[in-house]
Amino acid sequence: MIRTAEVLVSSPSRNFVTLRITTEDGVVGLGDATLNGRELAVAAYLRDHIAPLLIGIDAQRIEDTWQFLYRSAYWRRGPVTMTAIAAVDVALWDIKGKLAGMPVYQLLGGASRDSALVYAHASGADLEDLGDSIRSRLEEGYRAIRLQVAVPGMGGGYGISSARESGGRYTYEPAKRAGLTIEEGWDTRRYLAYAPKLFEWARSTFGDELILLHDAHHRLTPNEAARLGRSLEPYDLFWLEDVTPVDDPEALRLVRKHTTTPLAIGEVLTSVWDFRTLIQEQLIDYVRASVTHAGGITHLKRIFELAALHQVRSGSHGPTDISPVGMAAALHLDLAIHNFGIQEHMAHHTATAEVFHTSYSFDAGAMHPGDAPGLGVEYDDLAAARFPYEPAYLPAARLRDGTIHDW
Ligand code: GCO
Ligand code: MG
Repeated sequence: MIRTAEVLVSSPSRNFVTLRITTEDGVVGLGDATLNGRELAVAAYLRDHIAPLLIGIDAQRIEDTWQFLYRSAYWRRGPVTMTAIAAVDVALWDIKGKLAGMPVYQLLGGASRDSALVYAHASGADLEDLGDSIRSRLEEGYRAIRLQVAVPGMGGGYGISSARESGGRYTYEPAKRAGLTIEEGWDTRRYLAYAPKLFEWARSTFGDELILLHDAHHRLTPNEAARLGRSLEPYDLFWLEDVTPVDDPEALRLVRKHTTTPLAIGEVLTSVWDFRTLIQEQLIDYVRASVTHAGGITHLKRIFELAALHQVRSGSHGPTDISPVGMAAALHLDLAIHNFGIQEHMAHHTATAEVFHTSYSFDAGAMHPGDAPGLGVEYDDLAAARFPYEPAYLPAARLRDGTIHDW
């Protein structure tokens, strides 16, 4: 039986919301409830509306609890609700694993592979800077890398972190610690002209073996997206991500007609119903959702199983705003499912590791969740107390004439 459900908000280099469920017998489960830039909305949803419902229920009833929280809310889906439900679901899987004395991936059917291939980020203010960033990722052992670079004449672009600007670290963190949204510029024409040059340079400098990915971050119309996909075909991308805004899944029909560049979509989608058209019409190659935002292990597994029927593979979202708890949950699922594709890995800051003690490991470009019972993550309250919440927002993009655009 569940005795307590506590909502923990901390900010060890960035904000995280964590749900901690404790049973009458003192078994503790953790769930990630971090929704970048809207953290406190999920914290309130959990604290004010979900925690009171959990007290006294059987912690072993994972599926029933998921269905109860989803159906009894009446108001369905959406990132706040699905992140809150996910946190409960993941905490209950953690508890079940600890009760069974097994890592969560064993409860999900056991390992389907030795480890999960991950991709890192490399970015730069120009190609020289990007080259240094790629080399440092290769030295760390990554075999798959997402490339983003500032577009000349545009004053930046999506996903750029320059070592020169950030004091030697290439870590891209989109949420800016500020009370207000920061605005960036965007110019689609310049971007479309530059993207093929970036990948031509990358292939001629780093060869054919390296697995390359790219994120267009929702900024293109279907026709622009089709043109980008086609122009990148010679460079053999593992995937091209979020080419169009996700509000309109049918837009991908046009993109698909014109390019064979593999498409990955869905880090802002939260349910199997959001993915249904994309998967059943085979409009995408990779499902980009996360355990944290798409209803937990129970629901993301459901999405991946639908995807498997249509030869679509997984590509779980794993930026720094997925906490180490969410990352661990993703890795357990990655190891267990059959249609695994790749896992994103943005290494967390050292301050984050002071609060979240993890059991997962990285070796030669792949990760393993570890064999500790449950998820294998512990939360350090004393360390967390040193890092109180600080408001942080994702940026917005504006076109040259001042029009607000998709970010
Ligand atoms: C990715 C992303 C992220 C998001 C961020 C928003 O592919 O990893 O697009 O960097 O922008 O997670 O919260
Ligand atoms: Mg993305």
